[in-house]
Amino acid sequence: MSGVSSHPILSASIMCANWLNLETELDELHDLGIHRLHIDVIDGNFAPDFTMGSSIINLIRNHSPMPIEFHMMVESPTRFLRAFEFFPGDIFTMHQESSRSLHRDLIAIKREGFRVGIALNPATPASALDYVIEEVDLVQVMTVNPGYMGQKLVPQVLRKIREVRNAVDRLGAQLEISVDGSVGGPHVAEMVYQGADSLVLGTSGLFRKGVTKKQALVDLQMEISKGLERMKN
Ligand code: S6P
Ligand code: MG
Repeated sequence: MSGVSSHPILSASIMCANWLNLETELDELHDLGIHRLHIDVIDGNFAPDFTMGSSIINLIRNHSPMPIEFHMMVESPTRFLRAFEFFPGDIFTMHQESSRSLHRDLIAIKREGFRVGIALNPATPASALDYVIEEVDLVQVMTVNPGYMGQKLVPQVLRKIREVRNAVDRLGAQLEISVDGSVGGPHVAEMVYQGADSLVLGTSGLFRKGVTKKQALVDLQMEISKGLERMKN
C-alpha cells in the first residue's frame, strides 16, 4: 500500500531511470503507487539528442500495466502514430511547435484511439492553445527546454501554468494540466498552487542521487500538501 494520493497525478520520467536495471525500476514505480510512466521520444531534430525508439518503448508498454504518456519531442509527430503499441487511456502528447497543422493532427491522434496532449515550450505563450483547446485532453507546460534531464527551471514559466488554468476554467473544460521539467523541491508547491493536475518526475523529484524513491516521494508529498493548502487560503 502506497502513501501516494490521487491528486496531483504523478508520472515517472523513464529517461531518468536506471537503465541497467530497468525491469526492477518499472516494478518499483508500480509498487510505490506512481500513477503513470512518461516516455520522452526525441528525434535529434526537434530537440537535441536521442532517447528510445519504438522497439524499446513497446517492450516497456508490454511489461508495465501503468498508463503511459508519450512525450513526442519530434518533427511531424503524427509520423509515429502507428509506431507504438498502446493501451486505452495512454496519451500521445505532441508539441504545438512541431505541427504545421495542429488541429488536423489532434484529430488524427484521437482517431487512432489515444488521449491527446499538447506540450508548450517555455517560450510559447498559453494563447497558442486558442482555437484548439476544445480538442485536447492534456496540456503539458514545459518548465525546461526539451532535450535533457537535469536542467534548471525556467522560473517565469510558472505563471503560464496559471494562465492555462484560467483558460481551462473559463471554458469549463475537463482537460488535465501537466508540468514537465525540474519538478522538485519548493517548485512543486508553486506548480500545484498555480494549477497543475499532474507532475512529471525526473532527477529533481523522484530519481534523486543518494535518495530512495520512497523518501523522494515523502518529500514530494510534503511540497504537494503545501501547494494544496495554499490553494485553500
Ligand atoms: C526533457 C523531458 C523531460 C525530462 C524531465 C527530467 O526533455 O521532456 O520529461 O525527462 O524534465 O526531469 P528533471 O527533474 O531532471 O528536469
Ligand atoms: Mg518529457
